[in-house]
Amino acid sequence: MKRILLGVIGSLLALLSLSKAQDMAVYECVEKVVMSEEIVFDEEVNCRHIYHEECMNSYVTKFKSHQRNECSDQYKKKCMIVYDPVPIKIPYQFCPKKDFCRNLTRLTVKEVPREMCSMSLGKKCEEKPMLLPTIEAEEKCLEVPKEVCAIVQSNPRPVQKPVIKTWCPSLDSNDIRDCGDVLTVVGSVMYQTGIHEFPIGPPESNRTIRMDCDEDGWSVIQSRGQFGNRENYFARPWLAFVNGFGVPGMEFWLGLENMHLITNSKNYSLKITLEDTDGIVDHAIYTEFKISEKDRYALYVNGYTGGLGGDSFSYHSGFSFSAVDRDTDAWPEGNCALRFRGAWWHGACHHGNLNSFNKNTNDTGSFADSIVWRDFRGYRHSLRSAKMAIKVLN
Ligand SMILES: [Ca+2]
Repeated sequence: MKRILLGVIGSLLALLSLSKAQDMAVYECVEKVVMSEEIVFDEEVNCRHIYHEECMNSYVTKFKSHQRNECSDQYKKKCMIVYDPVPIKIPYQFCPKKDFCRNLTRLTVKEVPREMCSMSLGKKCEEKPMLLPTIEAEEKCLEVPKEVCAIVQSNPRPVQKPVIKTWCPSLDSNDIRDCGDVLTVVGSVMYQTGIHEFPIGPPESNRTIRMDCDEDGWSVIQSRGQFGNRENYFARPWLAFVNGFGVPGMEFWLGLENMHLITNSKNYSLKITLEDTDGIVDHAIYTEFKISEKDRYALYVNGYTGGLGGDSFSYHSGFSFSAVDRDTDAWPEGNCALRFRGAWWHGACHHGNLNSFNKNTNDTGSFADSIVWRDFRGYRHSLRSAKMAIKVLN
């Protein structure tokens, strides 16, 4: 019984890992050659000599004068005179009668001097000068020359270089909702550019969208450029702008409903990149971008961080999306989308009109009714290309 149960669990695990492998197979690691823009410079090497001080310690022996007490043993002789009593006989004459005398002797004591000496041990000390050695540290410093070279860069210019990028998505396919999610770190930061398919909306809807992924994980939601389309390629009714149209990587509109779904799932920032007819490219980033409520698809944009000569977009924040067949703008006398030939979040009417006619000229001969951006090249310069891309704010 136990063996059967283990067998069943094993089969289930095998099935699970198989389905996981199939999920991931779509996103397995690939190596791609992509063109990467690098800035190269003319480089000149400038060298000069500088001096710096290097110090080290050496030790020298010095002698100091010192008084030392030196002692030696010394014997001392001490003498004194003592008197010893010595008996001596003293002769005398005893004469009891006249003319009769006898010689006699008489004993007496005489003191005889004698010298008595003794030796005693003592010390004799005296101070003697002497030299004591001492070791002293001595710092010696030298000026050491050194050559310092710097590379001076000038004449910066962009060049396109092919690089091999390895891209390995590690996310579950259900978590991959925009280009930022296919941004994967392998060694250094890698990304996969190009067109990708992403699920959108609730999983049960099985709906997907295709978006062009720019470098650094930007998802392109709108793009204009020179791809052989007619100049009024974007002149379409309201419903087309709701659902989206065009070809990712070429002229493309993701659709208001898709923009609404994506930008309400997370906090997105917006990057607007414009190129004029001389090929000069610039961009502006807005830290907050949301297509808010359904139906009217009002724009919320905020946090302009510079670029494109000024902020030509914040003016439109809060306005609904207007199209030629749906006037929700703030111009009572007419329809901005019709008048300026572009569906947009018109107020009364616009500071930029990226969905308008594609004329690709710096002198349109008409006012504000082509791909224009007030602060970048003004209202009469129909830009060569324009792009709106979004990315989750970090
Ligand atoms: Ca109006």
